[in-house]
Amino acid sequence: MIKSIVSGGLVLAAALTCATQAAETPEQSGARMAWFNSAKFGLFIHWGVYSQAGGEWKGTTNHAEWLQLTAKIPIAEYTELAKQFNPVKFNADEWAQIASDAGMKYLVLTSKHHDGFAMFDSPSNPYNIMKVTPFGRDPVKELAAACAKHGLKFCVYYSLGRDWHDPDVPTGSPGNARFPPGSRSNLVDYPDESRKDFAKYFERKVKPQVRELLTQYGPIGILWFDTPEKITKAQSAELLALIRGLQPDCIVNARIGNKLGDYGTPEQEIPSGKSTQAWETCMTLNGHWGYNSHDANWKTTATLLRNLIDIVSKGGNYLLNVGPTGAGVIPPESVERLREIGAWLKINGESLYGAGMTPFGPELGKFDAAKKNKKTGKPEFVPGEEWRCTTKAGGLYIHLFKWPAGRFDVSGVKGTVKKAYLLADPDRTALKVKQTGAEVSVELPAKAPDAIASVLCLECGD
Ligand code: FHN
Repeated sequence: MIKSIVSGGLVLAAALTCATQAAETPEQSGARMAWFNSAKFGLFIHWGVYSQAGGEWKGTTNHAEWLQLTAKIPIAEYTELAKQFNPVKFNADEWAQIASDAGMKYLVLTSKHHDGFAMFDSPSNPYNIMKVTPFGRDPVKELAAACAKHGLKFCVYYSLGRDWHDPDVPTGSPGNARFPPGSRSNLVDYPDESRKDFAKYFERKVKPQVRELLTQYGPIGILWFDTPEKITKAQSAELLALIRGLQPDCIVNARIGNKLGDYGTPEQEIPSGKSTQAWETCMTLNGHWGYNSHDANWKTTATLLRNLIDIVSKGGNYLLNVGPTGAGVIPPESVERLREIGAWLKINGESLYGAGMTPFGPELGKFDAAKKNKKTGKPEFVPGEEWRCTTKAGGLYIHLFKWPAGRFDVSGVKGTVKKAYLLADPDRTALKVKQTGAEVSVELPAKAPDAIASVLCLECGD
């Protein structure tokens, strides 16, 4: 089942990309984005001090990476938890191998989440894994090396506008009922929002740590900012200039704030429409970003794989998340799903990596007036569940989620179908094609080559 949203997220992508290119040529931004637009699939890793709790705290069990806030833990007590952090089972090479075996091309690690704890050696701020914990190793350094060895782009997540360790990080806005002032702040240690000065935090912590991340660990594929909150337009622009100055090839996502950045980041949802502007859906495998030992609500491999195909057919990337344990182990349920996706990509990856979006559209789904969205009252978007299409060099890759009886029919095909075959067929045996103008019909064998998605290739010419 594919869950889509109205394509609001893609409007953001269009606005921000223009802002980014204002200071550079389309060729420059295009060159930077080339690997990202071809990669399609990445691993998100939410891992930190909070992972040790496994979602539990004093009898409650629905916590994860927000543990410090949701359990209202004072900094002094949370620091005691940090002092115990000793992930002796962490093996960067294993994590990179899992990502590579899954067919992923990049990896994004939480270098500092909202708790303000740096998972890297940060000379500018002692609240970090090297200074506070008995672990004494730098996971960012080890993962950067492992990614280089496995041919993955190494990327880092950085919480920009939420930091529950620093006294100068206000959140929320007056008049915003959903997110009033202080709604995502540390009010346990710093109760007075009016005394907080983001500019001080920006100078004292954000800029020095971003500089450290971009000068201590080699090439960084993406600086994946999160929750820009109160950052001003001038600060977003200053931060982007800092990054571009240190590593011009480093991609920056939209969450640097103020319509800057290289691509949009719809979260836990897939836009309903396609877009020529770069975008990436980030999503959990179960219901939590950080590790929660009680959360067994794992998405099926079929859902995850069809999400990936749906996203690529709309021009996007899929950033799929794992939450390793406090000991440094990626849950086996996560590894199993990633491995199954990787097995499919080993056979059918040609239809996704470097592929363009569908030339059609109706197959994506439609707004159903009979199904009103409970929040907005507007017609609900119902995703199509039959097939998706990607393109490459004039050819079409039809991803069949439901295996048609006898033949596959499609209209609106540009050019002439020269050959049709199943991508999973090593002999690429030609299938019988009938074409009248733009109407194409392909005879199919009785049995689908894959239970989740079978790829029918249509080689087209003039
Ligand atoms: O609050 C965070 C959350 O913990 C998680 O990191 C996600 C991932 O994109 N970002 C924020 C929620 O939008």
